[in-house]
Amino acid sequence: MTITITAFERSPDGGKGLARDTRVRWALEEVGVPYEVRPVSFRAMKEPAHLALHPFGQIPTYEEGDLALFETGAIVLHIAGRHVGLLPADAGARARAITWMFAALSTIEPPILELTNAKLLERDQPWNEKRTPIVVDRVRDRLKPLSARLGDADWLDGTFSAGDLMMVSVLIRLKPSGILTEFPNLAAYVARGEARPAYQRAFAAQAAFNSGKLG
Ligand code: GTB
Repeated sequence: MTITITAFERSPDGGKGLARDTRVRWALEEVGVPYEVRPVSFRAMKEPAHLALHPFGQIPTYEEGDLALFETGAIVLHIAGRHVGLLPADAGARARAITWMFAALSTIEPPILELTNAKLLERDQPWNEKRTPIVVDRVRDRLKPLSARLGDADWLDGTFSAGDLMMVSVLIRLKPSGILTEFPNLAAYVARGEARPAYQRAFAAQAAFNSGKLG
């Protein structure tokens, strides 16, 4: 059955892989399932046809036959549950991998998004200069225990899983800030994720898409 995801018609990052379709592409590449991508303009995102797929008018969405999903956590979990390669067979290890997915999305990602907002959307606010260091510290407060838990390991819980895919995807947003360099093991962890052939394929596909080379 054909899988179709949606992505920005032209991502504001110009193809740096920061938009969230990249993590869905990565998951599909890891499990070796082909997919198609439907571009959506900012205007179309808020129109009824897309709102029927995504109540908040965002990308990415995921369609597979009659099934339509939104939220990258749900989409990646769905992909990981249907195909071999992203979740361990052992029930305990599987539950721990899913726990790391939730940790990435609900504990690590929120302060990172706050930082992105502080740097991009709230840059001209009179209070921004005072607030940004507070937000940076909130990010550090989350990275410290994550770095301690990862230690010298390659991945968060044994072999690479959907938990690592989501955590690396979330941490990638920090690269321009320089904060990752304060945590060399996390910087190396992100680099390991980005070096995976499946990530490379996903990145190249979104870059080509954003440069208009692929439909
Ligand atoms: N919780 C949702 C999920 O995980 O699926 C969040 C989805 C989301 O934020 N989608 C964004 C979107 O559609 C695109 S990824 N925004 C349009 C809107 O809300 O109207 C966020 C994003 C956008 C742009 C960059 N960039 O250019 O660097 C990076 C990330």
